[in-house]
Amino acid sequence: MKNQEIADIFYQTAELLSLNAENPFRIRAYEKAAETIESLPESIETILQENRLKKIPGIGEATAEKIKEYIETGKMKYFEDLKKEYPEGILEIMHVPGVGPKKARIIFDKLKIADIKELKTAALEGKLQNLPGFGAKTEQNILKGIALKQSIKGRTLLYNANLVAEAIILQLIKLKEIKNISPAGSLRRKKETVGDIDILCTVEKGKEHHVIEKFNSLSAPEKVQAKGTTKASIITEENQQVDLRVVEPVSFGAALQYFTGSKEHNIALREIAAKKGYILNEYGLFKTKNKKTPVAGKTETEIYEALGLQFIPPELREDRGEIESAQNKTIPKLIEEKDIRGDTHLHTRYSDGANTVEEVAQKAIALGYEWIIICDHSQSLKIANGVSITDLRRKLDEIYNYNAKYGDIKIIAGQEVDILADGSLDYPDEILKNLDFVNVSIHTGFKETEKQITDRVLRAFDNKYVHSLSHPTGRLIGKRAAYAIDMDKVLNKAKENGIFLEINSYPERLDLTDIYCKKAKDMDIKIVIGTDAHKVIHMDYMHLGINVARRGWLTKDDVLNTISYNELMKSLKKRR
Ligand code: DGT
Ligand code: CA
Ligand code: CA
Ligand code: ZN
Repeated sequence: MKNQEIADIFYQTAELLSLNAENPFRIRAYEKAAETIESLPESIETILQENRLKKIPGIGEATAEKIKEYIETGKMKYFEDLKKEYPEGILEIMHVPGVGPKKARIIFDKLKIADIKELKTAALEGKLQNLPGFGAKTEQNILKGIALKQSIKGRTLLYNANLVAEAIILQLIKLKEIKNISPAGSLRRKKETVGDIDILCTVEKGKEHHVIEKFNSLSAPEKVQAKGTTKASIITEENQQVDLRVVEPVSFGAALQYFTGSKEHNIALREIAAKKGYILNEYGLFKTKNKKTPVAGKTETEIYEALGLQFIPPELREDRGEIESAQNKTIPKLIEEKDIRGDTHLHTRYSDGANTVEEVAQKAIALGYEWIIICDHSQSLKIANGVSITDLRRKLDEIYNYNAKYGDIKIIAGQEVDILADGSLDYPDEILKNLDFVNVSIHTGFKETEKQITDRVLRAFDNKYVHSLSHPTGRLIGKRAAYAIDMDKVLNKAKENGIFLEINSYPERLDLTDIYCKKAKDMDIKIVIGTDAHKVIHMDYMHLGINVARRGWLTKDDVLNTISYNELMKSLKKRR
């Protein structure tokens, strides 16, 4: 299937056109085509063969021609020509927070800078501040942007790492020599970003080389790193390092435990083993006096049990109290995907979403949900097509009519309401009170002081129509740092006023973060998980929010998405 390849080319085409300051409608046309192709449920080759390309909304004459050309020749001349106008690093420069297409173009035209390294040097030498439209502050911002980008350099969003790992595992399980295979490391612990991907598999003794060879063949050419008899590292086309370990079936549990980590958890566990007269390593758990026959090693559970511990789910293995809890048999039963009955944060075409209310409802039914909360942006957020009061009335009518007509799912009328500069809300109370769910969030004034931002949020919490705070830190991993906010004050006020805090499931948001989820739980503050879907395919991000919840020790009872429609509506009426 060439869908993603073509979508990526169109996204890049749009970006290159923005460097050329092309007509925004033209740029948008390529983005739209890319979005459409990315979410097609069938292969674009089939669509072309059956002559249905132009019937797809979002694909026009020009894009259809280019898709055809690419499928037939493997190239798109228009894109290739555009690319030739700039050095390869130009898009990377443009993506530095604080740069963007206009500035990237000036930087290239005036200074012939071709990559981030040169950009950093130029900024440090003070060469950027004299460019037209730049200043000392712009230069500082660009330096900050580069630092932010480099702070996750070498780390990949969990969502992307998962895609790479799944593809590799799918290739490897075809080998009959492999008995068991599992992700390990931070990927298995579901950390929000992953350094390298770790995969562990078991193979009968003597057959390891087949597996290692196959694994190495999945590397980008020339990028096989380390090669041994039982381990190898490759770098994939996506520039992602992947480590594979091959062990014998008898030590699968021990190896899985060891290579899942974290390092801190393992160190603490080994201390416990030592105190009990054992040695724990990747081959098994051994008595200090008999290092030949393991006491445990085939499964992780038997290792934890032999150490007098409950099984500890990988997401908790960070040495943050899980070992004491396992000793006391108080490891919580963590929330699971099957517990989820609805999604609390969905956008539609009323604001900047790609789908209609009805399409969102259909997807929710396919996911087996009982209810959903539609939260579009509020009126002042023009950039996201915020909903005017007139349109909001129309939206409420549509939702009311849907619910009256169909019983297949309950749609709850909500909005994602901006917290304005002074902490007031972006709709008057007379409007808010007609909404079943009011989700507040900050989209402006990111550079304010901690006191300013915190005060805005606290003031918003005093409005009795407010239910929940969305993406509480505003960060975009690797792109934008969190705004300054005193999360402890926010938690206290949330507790006092009965406000819920959101885990936003969007791959680069994933906040509230795990540590604060645990704090919230300990304070008995309820959490909601919202995918913040802007297209129906984003509704599949729910599992990413669940990962964060699990890393934050949350159970079904800590999360509002697990309750029935009736219970939820009761709970939403409590504050009013
Ligand atoms: P990452 O890749 O930076 O996201 O983090 P991890 O946790 O995946 O770390 P990685 O890939 O270096 O190692 C995978 C696991 O192997 C790690 O979580 C625990 C185990 N491990 C690696 N090195 C050591 C070590 O020196 N001591 C111990 N106890 N365990 C280690
Ligand atoms: Ca790793
Ligand atoms: Ca590794
Ligand atoms: Zn949103």
